[in-house]
Amino acid sequence: MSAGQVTPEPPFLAACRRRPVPHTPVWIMRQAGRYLPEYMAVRQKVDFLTLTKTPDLAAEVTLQPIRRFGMDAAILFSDIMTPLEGMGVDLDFDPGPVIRNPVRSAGHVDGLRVGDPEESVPFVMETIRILRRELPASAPLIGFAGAPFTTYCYTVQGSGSKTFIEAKAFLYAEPEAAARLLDKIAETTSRYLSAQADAGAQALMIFDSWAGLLSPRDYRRFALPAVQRIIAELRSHRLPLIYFPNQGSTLMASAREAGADVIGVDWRLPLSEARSVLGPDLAVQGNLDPAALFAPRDELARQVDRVLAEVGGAPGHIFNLGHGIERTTDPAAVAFLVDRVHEQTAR
Ligand code: 1CP
Repeated sequence: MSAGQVTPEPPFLAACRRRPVPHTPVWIMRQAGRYLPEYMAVRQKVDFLTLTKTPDLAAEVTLQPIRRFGMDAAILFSDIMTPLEGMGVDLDFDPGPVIRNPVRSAGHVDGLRVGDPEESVPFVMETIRILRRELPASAPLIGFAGAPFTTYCYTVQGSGSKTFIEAKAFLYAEPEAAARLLDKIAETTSRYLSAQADAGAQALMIFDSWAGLLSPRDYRRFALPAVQRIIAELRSHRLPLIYFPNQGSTLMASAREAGADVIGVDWRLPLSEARSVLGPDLAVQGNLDPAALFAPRDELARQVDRVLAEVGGAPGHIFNLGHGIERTTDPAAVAFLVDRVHEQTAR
């Protein structure tokens, strides 16, 4: 490329690296999904598991919110449980993950394999290659995985839960077997994210949706080391790495040590407070309450502006919700949100 024709870095990637941006980039956790009629039209034809395993369809639903709203990043359509099948875990969805034979013993842990992504989930890498051809340069592609502790929760509990009591009981009753399971999941996840990077993902995000079930002490014992290990192994790819410890208000000082470039913050903690704990060397992503999308437009605008004011124009902010979008959200509210962030931050 000759001088003067250098393509500007997309705002999302610039913000991950705490560089100046023409506007604050925005995307939404779970931006592809059941609140979109065009997603439901695809889901009428195929079940969720088939959708994740059919690259053309997975790429199509990834593109849907980009086309409709013009977000600043796309996220691969898949699920945090997808790589677990390669470990020998028997996975189904109804609508959340269901494991018929949850892992509850040391013997079961030792019988699991470390998954090889090229062998067990090649459709994910094929989806990424299709998306890199079809996405506009303004919407970089985020690859993702669950954090080992969160994936462990579903693997031991066998389904979603408010408390994941079986999963927590196994930590305390069989700490060594639990540690071996977390290790195998971490190794599988590291290889899985590395394969996504090789296939063309431009940033990687690790979802620790259930980190907030742990006390800071247990978080440091059971959850953080596995995340640190994955992040250290992914560094050679030179991509921005995002870590989201959901319900992590009491865990921020520890999450800072994960080694990520960006920390996702849920809506319970003001971004100004998160930044004062995380320090100036980390970017933040978040953190509008997903319920704000149900408010009248003037209240939604006030809440968007409040999130922006907490950052105060400092570099290194990616606007997002504080957790996934609710299924009954009106898509028109999402359009309003994306436009509002762009208008309020245009520089
Ligand atoms: O029936 C359907 O259409 C399935 C609903 C659905 C969808 C759209 C599930 C089942 N997974 C997904 C896609 C998905 N899951 C994406 C890609 C879409 C996007 O973001 O645009 C991502 C990033 C995920 C990640 C995911 N899955 C997380 C982490 C994020 C979070 O929200 O905390 C978790 C915890 C899951 C588990 C899961 N998968 C599906 C459901 C309904 C759940 C939650 C289960 C529970 O209640 O615990």
